[in-house]
Amino acid sequence: MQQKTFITSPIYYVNDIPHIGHAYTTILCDMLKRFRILQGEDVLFLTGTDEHGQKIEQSAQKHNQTPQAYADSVSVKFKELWNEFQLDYDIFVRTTDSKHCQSVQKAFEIMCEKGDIYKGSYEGNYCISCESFFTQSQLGENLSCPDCGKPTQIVQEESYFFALSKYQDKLLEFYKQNPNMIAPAFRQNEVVKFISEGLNDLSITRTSFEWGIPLPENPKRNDSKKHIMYVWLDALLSYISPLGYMQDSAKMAYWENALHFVGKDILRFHAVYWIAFLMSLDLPLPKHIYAHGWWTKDGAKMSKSIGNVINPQEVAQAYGIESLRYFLMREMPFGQDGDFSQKALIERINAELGNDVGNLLNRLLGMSEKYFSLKVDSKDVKKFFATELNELENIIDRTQEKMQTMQPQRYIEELWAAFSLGNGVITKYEPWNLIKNAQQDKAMALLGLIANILAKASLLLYPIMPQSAEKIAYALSFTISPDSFATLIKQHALLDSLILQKIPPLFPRIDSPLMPESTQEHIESKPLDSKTQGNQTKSANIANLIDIKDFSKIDIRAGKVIECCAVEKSQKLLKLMVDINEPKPRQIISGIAQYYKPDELLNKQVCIIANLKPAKLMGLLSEGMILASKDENGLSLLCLDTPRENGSKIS
Ligand code: ME8
Repeated sequence: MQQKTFITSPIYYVNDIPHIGHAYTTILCDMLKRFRILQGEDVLFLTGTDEHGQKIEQSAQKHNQTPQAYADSVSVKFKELWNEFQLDYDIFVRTTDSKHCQSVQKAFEIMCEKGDIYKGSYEGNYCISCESFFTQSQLGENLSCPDCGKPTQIVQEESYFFALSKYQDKLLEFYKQNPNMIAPAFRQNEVVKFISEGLNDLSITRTSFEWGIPLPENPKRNDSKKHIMYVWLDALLSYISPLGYMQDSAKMAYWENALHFVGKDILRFHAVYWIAFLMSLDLPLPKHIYAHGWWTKDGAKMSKSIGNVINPQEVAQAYGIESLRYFLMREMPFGQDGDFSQKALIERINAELGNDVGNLLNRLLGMSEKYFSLKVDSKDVKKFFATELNELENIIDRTQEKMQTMQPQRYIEELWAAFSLGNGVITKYEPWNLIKNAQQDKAMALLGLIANILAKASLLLYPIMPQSAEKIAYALSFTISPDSFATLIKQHALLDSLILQKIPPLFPRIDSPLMPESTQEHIESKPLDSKTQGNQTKSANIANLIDIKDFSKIDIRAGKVIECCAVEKSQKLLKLMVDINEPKPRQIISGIAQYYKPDELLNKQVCIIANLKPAKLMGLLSEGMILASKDENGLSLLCLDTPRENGSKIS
């Protein structure tokens, strides 16, 4: 029977639009789902929005909307973003769904029948931002919230309580029996310490505002109408209500193997309150809680008031969702905080994606085309390269272990050892020399080894970068699936003989930031940007002599601008389509918007470097460079004295 697995992200408050932290948690879930599916499991992935509570009620008031209308408008933004990012969630729960509300009311009654809920009155400090109660000893300076630092409010009201203290010993026993329940391990120690210090019963209803799930009507209670559910009881139950809890129970079987991803800020709610609620409801307990750290910007916590919040949509539009996924999983050691910077992102794209992976595939395609008309055969790989194959299998085993212990960053590090192995064997065995020395069999086996390295590595890359992995698999004529995972990864099989498919470069080099850094826009194509270059030219300081062979490497062509427009959100860039007599016009992004209006360039014949490596600027591919001269008087495009045919070579 196929193992059923349930993976959840937190459900996000609708008082804020999605930011990079939300994207990180949700991508982690998507990554684990894809990994588990490859392993043959049947996985459900839940995400959603947390829509009740005082915080949302206040935000709606500020926006002059009803809480429901306000929640509708923000919830859809989360859903749209996850769709745009192609995150493979199965359930998008909203705490205002009627099915969810009914499950919460039923759970409340079950806890009552169990004797775990009693009526009392509450007086204490409440943080609206964290929707959390604190005792005097927990409060920070000036009665501030110990979690977020904001001022707390004194709340005095009648309330129903959950008898959390009753579960103290059971919780401690549970963590003793399950020492690897929470990852990273130090977080489990913190939770155990918190429980050991003594648990207070938890106020789980509120009377001072209205935006929440009402208590179920019950003749034994005459004040149900006055109370609404505490938002965390409501929110945590959203993990089971969409599975049909106390309704159709259709999907409750998935609950037997539940895995939660949470930020460190909300670990206590999951590791203490939620586990106790589940114990009270006699439901199975989750198998793991994975608690990750926070993303910071330049070392500071992201906040709207500082204006340093990273918008994941902007990053994905500039650099691509695949590179963003890679960066988020690679840069931050799971459980610790990580800093987001464009510089680090670009470095990783160029070095780790472009050089290590993209180039390896290009080299394989190039050599295989040159020597064997793109045919690859694995039959002699074992004969010539048993040691390397063995090393590859060890890397693969080590990589998988890192996912079992939820260390995505270490997983990627291990996986990259496979790409290094691929690049290393080219340097070591020099296929061109094998061919020269008539060792065709060994050369074919070497290319077979590289193809197998790339195939196996692409299967393991799939959870991190699904689309790129599928492109590599396409080039190697196989598809990523639980079946190919079983044969190539689990059974250590090798690829059948195949014909490679040529594909465009996977990760074009990025030469300058593609997003404005805070208020300043840094985007510019280097040759036109450089003031120093202009000055050097003026003083005719021509020191770097080259010979004609160097010059002949540059392919300059005449071409006509057939379309031209501004680049959105950029003051400096224009997008041009230039006809150089190829099947398709070249798209060129050029930093000349301050000097030319798009109309002035239309139908102009210009000179372009046609063999410059493609690069991305503001998320747009630039396939060449327009030549121009710039000094303090402005910029002038290089044009021909009399028109030439488009595509004519300039020498
Ligand atoms: O807490 N870095 O919702 P929330 C990394 N509704 N992750 C971050 C982050 C950052 N800078 N900021 C936020 C809630 N997150 C409750 C959850 S679950 C039953 C109810 C992520 O909108 C992180 O996962 O405040 C954190 O736990 C979550 O967003 C909090 O989202």
